[in-house]
Amino acid sequence: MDVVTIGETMVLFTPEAEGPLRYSQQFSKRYGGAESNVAIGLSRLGHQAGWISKVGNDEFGKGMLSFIRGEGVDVRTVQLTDEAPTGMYFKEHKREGVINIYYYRKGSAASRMTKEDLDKDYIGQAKYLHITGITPALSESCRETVYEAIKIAKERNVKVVFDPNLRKKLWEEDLAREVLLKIASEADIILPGVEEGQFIFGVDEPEEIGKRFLQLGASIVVLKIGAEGAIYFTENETRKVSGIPVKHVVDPVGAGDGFAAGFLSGMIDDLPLEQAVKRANAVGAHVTMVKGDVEGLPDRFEIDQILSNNENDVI
Ligand code: KDG
Repeated sequence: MDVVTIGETMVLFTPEAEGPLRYSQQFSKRYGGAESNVAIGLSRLGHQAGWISKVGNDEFGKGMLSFIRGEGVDVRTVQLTDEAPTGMYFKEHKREGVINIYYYRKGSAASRMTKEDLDKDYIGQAKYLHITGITPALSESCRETVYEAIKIAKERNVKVVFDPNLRKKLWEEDLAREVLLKIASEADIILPGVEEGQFIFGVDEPEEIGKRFLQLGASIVVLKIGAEGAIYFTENETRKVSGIPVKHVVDPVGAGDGFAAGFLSGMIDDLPLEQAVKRANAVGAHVTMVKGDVEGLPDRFEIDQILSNNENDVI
């Protein structure tokens, strides 16, 4: 297994037309969850990814399991439970460029994950454990589960990759700051966005944010700076890697997960850091071109095509 990740995936309802959700009549049903988005992204790029979760023993839970399994992700440890339903969320395309998210996930099946659910050998066989700041926001038991998974990874020399993925709707700010900082301090690789750095450290400058994360002990920090691309920081090097220009952004949700999948794909393929970040930028950009959190994740052929373009070619 290349990467194992842990988190909640929700059934996602997207209105067919733009406008306030309250007037929407028709919806399409999709699935979205940061961690399974990353796993699907990796699988499309030819890697082996496993997703740990708990889903409701209901139609949505079963549907999402077949969908994620169908994308080639290993779901053998995912539990179906009668305890609580599968979470859901709605994505409002209010007007061009304005997207809002409404969660219906409190007390969901995934929020009932416990550290006892973890299979040490399953995590231990992976090269990377991917964690986001969403899972520890779901409940106290999810928080414990994440801490335990990190402990297992460290015992077994599995590298911990952390995307802070701050979701302010899910938890109280002080707790969020404390927990994100704690997990970042345990991570080998951190993939934050600028706003997350501002939130955690209270500083604005990208250079400063990158350095602060690095000081926590990670060996690589890759700071996402939106359409401009990303800056990576290591002990010896700081370098900006330009983003891939996109003609028309349809739906940016999931771009960060695409970025994580692209970056991890580059690491698994032993690419030099700059190339791995380039792949990350390309996957992230590709995701934004279609509706849905995972629909735009590219396969190998698509990503190779983009990466063979000239520097400023618009996709
Ligand atoms: O990064 C995209 C995710 O935010 C989306 O797929 C849904 O996991 C999700 C969440 O918690 O917001």
